[in-house]
Amino acid sequence: MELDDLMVSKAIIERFSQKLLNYLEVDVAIVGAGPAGLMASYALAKKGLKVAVFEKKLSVGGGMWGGGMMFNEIVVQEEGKKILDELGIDSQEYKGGYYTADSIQATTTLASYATKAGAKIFNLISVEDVMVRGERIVGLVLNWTAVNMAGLHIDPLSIKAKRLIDATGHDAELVKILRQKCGARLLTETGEIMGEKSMWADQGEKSILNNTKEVYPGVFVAGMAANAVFGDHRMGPIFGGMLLSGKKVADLISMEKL
Ligand code: 48H
Repeated sequence: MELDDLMVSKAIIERFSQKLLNYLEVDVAIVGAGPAGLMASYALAKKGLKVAVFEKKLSVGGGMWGGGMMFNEIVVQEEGKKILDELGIDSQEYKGGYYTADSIQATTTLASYATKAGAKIFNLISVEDVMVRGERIVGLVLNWTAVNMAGLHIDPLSIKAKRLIDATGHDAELVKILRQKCGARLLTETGEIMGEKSMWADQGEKSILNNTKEVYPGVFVAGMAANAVFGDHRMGPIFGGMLLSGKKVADLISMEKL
């Protein structure tokens, strides 16, 4: 068969356009494809929900590729290891209760499970705004990351979602937009973003599941964003909490009637 260059272009343009059109209205939109966002997308898609993940970078995986200070190994505790086992990610016990895994295998396997379960990941797209109607966020406003990087004056597009998850890590970007542009009072002690506290692995990991919850009607926080919003410690390169947080937010949302 002689390959037709135009056919290749047509295939890509038609298939991508169809994919985006199919995901303009979803059950759950997740902002950020780090470990928490990927885990949440996998668990939600597995339960049959229609899930779109928007990731501003070219690659998914957030901070998990780099392990700790570019030493590409991650550490998880006993609870986190159960998730690695469920996904078939190889891990080795280091010392009682501490397990390590290759961060590349962990990231690629998680991304593979999420996409094979049916979650659609849209990379290179930044969430730059939200749509609020009454007391609820009904959707996200999207633009190509390259447009923002180039400082081009190009208007965005939007999508609708019944539930949203801020899985943007330390910066809690979705919740920040909610505060800054909508003056939303959050379900935190102060009603505002409380801010991440300094490194303390034990406290950070212990608090993350408690902080993984709804922060505004229909909007949930997961992963590092949860501790940043609810004012708890960072935990360094231990990733069990991120995976467990992704799983928990999926459980919370799937218990609701969407
Ligand atoms: C689209 C966006 C936007 C946006 C950001 O940082 P992440 O890996 O987040 P988590 O919570 O899954 O994992 C945190 C972990 O990596 C970490 O940093 C830890 C454990 N730190 C502890 C410590 O002490 O330092 O992923 C977030 C993703 C990234 O890929 C961003 O590019 C993406 O979100 N993102 N995507 N639109 N506006 N903002």
